[in-house]
Amino acid sequence: MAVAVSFFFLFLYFSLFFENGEVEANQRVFLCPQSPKVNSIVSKQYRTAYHFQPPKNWINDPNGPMYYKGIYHLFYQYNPNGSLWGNIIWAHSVSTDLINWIRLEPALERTTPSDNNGCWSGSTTILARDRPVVLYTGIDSNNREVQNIAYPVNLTDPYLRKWTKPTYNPLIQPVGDLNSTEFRDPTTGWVGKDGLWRIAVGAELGGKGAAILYKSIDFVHWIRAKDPLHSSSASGVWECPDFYLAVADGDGGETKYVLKMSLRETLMDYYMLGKYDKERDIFVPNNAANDYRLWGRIDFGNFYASKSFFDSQKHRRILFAWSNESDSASDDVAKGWAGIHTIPRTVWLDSSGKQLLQWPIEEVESLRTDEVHLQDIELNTGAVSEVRELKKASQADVEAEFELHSLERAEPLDPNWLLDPQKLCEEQSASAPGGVGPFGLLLLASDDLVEHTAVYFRVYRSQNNYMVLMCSDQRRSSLRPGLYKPTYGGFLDVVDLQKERRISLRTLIDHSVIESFGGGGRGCITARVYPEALCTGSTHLHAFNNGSTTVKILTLKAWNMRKAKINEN
Ligand code: DQQ
Repeated sequence: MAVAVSFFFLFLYFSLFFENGEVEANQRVFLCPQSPKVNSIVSKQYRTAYHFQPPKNWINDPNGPMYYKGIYHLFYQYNPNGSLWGNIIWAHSVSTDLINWIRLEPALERTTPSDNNGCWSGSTTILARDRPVVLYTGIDSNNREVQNIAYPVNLTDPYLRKWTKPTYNPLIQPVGDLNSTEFRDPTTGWVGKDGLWRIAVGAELGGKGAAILYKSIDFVHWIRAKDPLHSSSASGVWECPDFYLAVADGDGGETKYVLKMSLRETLMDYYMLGKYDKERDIFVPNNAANDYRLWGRIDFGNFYASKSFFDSQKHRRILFAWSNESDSASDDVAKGWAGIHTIPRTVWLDSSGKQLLQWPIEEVESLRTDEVHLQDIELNTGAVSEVRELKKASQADVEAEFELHSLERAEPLDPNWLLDPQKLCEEQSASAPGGVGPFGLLLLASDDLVEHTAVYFRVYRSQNNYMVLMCSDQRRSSLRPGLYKPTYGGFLDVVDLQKERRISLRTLIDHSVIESFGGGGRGCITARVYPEALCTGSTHLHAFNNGSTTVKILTLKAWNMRKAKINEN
C-alpha cells in the first residue's frame, strides 16, 4: 500500500493547510463543494467539458494506451466504489480521435490471488501477428506487488471489451533484493538485438530509484537482467517508468532515447535523454546529475504518472497523464468524482537534441468555436487588458504571441535560482514589478479580479544568454478555503531570444484545469483551480504586463471550446 501512504502524507499536508483557511470559511457563505451536503448542481461547475474523466468516482494513472486496428484504447486506474483512492481496477474507454470517448466495461477487476488487492498500473504491447497484451501490477493476497499478464478474449471484437488472466500469473515476483512493496508499473515491451523481449519495472533498489530490466523469449517467462536499465541514488522509488525513442522534427531528424520516471517523493514526472547501449542493455543518460532538480521535467505542475504510446496511424508519440484534484478529500466526496487526464499531447525531440517538446494533439482543435483574433496590443507597464470578445473564459483555448521591445532591462540571473524555479515564482509574483516581465495572462478571473490564476513569463540575463522563467500562480485562484494553491514554475530554454524577441503561450482552460504551454511547448504547467466565480458569476481573460519594458501582443487567438463526448454512455 505504498501509494496509499504517499497520498496519506499528501492529505496530511493538505489538512494542515486547510486549517489556516478555515478562519475565513466562518465569515463567508460558500456555494461550491465544502461538505457532503453540498448542492450537486453547483458542484458540477468544476467538472471539465473536454478533459477525460469518467461520470463519477476516483481516477488516477492512464494505463496501457494503444492504437489497435483503427481504435484508440485508454485504460485507467479507477475506484468503482467512490471518489477517494482505493479498490483499484482497470477501467477502459475507446475512441477514434483521442478526444471523444466511449466507456466500456472494466478490463481488469480484482478477481485472482495475484491481484485481489488491486490492479495497479501497467502497459500494453502488441506482439507478433497483431496480438495485444496487457502487463500490469497486481497487489496479491499477501500485499506483494507482482507483475501479471492479461489477454483480450476475442480479437475480432474491435473494442477488445473482455480481457482474461491466465492461471500462470504472476509472471514476475519480487524476490531477492527487490522490495515487495516498491516494485511496479511495467513498461511496454521492446525487442533487443538478440530477438528477446524486454520490459522495465519501476522499483526502489537498495534505496535507489530504478527501472529493473527483464528479458523474455515468449513474453511469459521473464528473467531479470544483471543490471537495471538505469537507477539513481538521487531519488527513492520510480513509479510508472516509460522508455522510448524520441525523434526530432523533419526528415532524418535526430533521435534520442527517453527514460521517464514519476517520483513519488515529489509527485512530479521527470525525464532523461540519452543513449541505449544495446550490448550492455543499459540506458546511458547524457546528463546523469545526481540531483533530480536538474533532470528534465515533463510538466512543472499538477501532472503525474504519464504514459506514452506510439500512434502508428499518424506516426507520432502521444502522452497522457493524471492531474489530481487540489481541493479537499471532503470536497471530492461531495463532488462524487476526483481526478482527470490531461489533453493528450504529442511529444517529440527538439532539433537541438537537448529537450522534449510537447503540444496538445491537433484533434482538440476540432472543438474550437467562436474565434477571437486580436493583433498588435501594446502592454505598457502596469497594463491589464481584458479580452472581452471571448464569450466563455472558463472553456477556452488561447494562443498568444508576445513580442519583447527590448531585453535591456532583463534582470540578472542568480544561478542558484535554477534549482528552485518554483520558489522564484513564489517570490517574484505576477504583481512584483520587474524588468522584462512579468507579463502574461490572468485566467479564470472574477469580475473584480480578486480571483485569478496568473500564467506569466519573466526574462533574466545570464552570463551569455537569456533565460525565461514561466510561472503558474494559483495563490489567488480562488477565495474558497481548504484548497491547495501552490505556485508552479520552471525555466524555458528558448532558442535565441535575443534575435527572435518572441515568446508564445498556449493555454487550455476547462473549468477546474488550466494547461499551459510556453515557448512552443518548451515548458508545460498544468494547474487545478476552483474559483468561486465559476459558481457565482462569470470569469474573464486578461493580458497583463508588470515589467518596466513594454511588451506587445503580436497576435492573440482565442476560441470557446465545445463540450466533448467523454464517457457519457
Ligand atoms: N498509481 C498506481 C501505481 C503507481 C501509482 C496505483 C502512481 O501502480 O505506482 O494506483 O500514481
